[in-house]
Amino acid sequence: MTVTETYTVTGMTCGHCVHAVTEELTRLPGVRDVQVDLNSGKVTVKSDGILPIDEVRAAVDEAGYALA
Ligand SMILES: [Cu+2]
Repeated sequence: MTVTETYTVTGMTCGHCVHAVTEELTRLPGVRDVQVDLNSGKVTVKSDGILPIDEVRAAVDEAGYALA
């Protein structure tokens, strides 16, 4: 079952930020696709099954940003 979830990430300002967030989220087990909209801060993640929010938060934090 593929789950699509949208998160809001604060602090991203450029393509480098988008890349960093995408890379960290892609590392999470089960993640199939990550799409980041820089202007809105919306991050759409497709994954096999529901991702624990703590893991998503940790990945975004690792990239240097924060979940809204
Ligand atoms: Cu940046």
